[in-house]
Amino acid sequence: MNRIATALAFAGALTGAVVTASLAQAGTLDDVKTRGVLKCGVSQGLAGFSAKDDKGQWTGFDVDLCRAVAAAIFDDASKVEYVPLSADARFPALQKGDVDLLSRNSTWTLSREAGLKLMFAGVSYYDGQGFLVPVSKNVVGALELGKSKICTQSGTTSALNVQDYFRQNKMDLELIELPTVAEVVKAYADGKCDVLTTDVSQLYALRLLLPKPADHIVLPDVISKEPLGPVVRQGDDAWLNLVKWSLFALVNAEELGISTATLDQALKSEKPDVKRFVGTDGTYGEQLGVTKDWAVRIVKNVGNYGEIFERNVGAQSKLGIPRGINQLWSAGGIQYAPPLR
Ligand SMILES: N[C@@H](CCC(=O)N[C@@H](CS)C(=O)NCC(=O)O)C(=O)O
Repeated sequence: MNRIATALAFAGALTGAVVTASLAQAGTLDDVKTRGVLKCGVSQGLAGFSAKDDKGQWTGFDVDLCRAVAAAIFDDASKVEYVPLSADARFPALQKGDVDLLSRNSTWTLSREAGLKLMFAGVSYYDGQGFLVPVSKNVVGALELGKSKICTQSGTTSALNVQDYFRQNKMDLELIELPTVAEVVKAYADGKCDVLTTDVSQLYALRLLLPKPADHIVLPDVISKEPLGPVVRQGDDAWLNLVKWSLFALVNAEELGISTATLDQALKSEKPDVKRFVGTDGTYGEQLGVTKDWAVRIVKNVGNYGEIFERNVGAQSKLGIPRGINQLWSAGGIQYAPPLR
């Protein structure tokens, strides 16, 4: 009898522990609303993605993701506290609860979800890993990089992929992993390494930091898939949904032709899918724990996916990245969001 009582008490305690653990993780949206500000983890300074402008304001593609979520909650994209994080620091910071959301060129991988107990909310930017080399080296392809000294940031998929690539192609590699992006760029600029490797989008951004950007080229080879996107902790599905659907709202807005310029027209539209988007039909915002006009708030404050892309990194921006596979699926790319209904 005693044994049964002990077993029951033990089981009760265990259930209690499990309930407490999941409760401790839930409620991020309520926490953010109560705090009045979204804590968003970004990179430490990567032009076009997340960097401070001359006025000390954070701007960029990843920053706009944070702003979109803040807009959905507060109708005010400025309600974000930015937490700059190195590659090594980003996931522990999210796990500990130092940030509510990580929007920092992070690649969606199995181990980051199943191992680190995180969840990717979607793919905001389809990228791949490439190489930056000085024009003076006369290299035209990655297979000529054998015996090179290659710099990259520690704690990244870049460090892992480049080792795979060199091993697979039976090339010798001297890999120099440095903890911050500033150190990586400095080592490359000082000639301590012959090659800089990371996601191609970042190579365009980092090249701008070099004394003579035009003296360096991004090789045409892309050696990996790097689907980049916003990340949250596991165990809070409501929060994951809000982040995920904020990203989908950006993409769906572009597909529906809803932009900062056409938003007023969209609010008067009789088209069923536009009415659902702007909240003149349905209770979609309420289902997400925000207001009916949540998606309008996003577009009004931040623009649609295409506007964000072009403004920060697109062909006419300083980075000059062609839209490529990040074009909408309906325009020949692979950006595709499930329907808002
Ligand atoms: N997408 C890759 C690489 C991400 C990454 O951190 N890349 C470096 C490139 S040097 C970076 O963006 N650093 C910016 C920073 O640390 O602020 C990953 O998720 O591991």
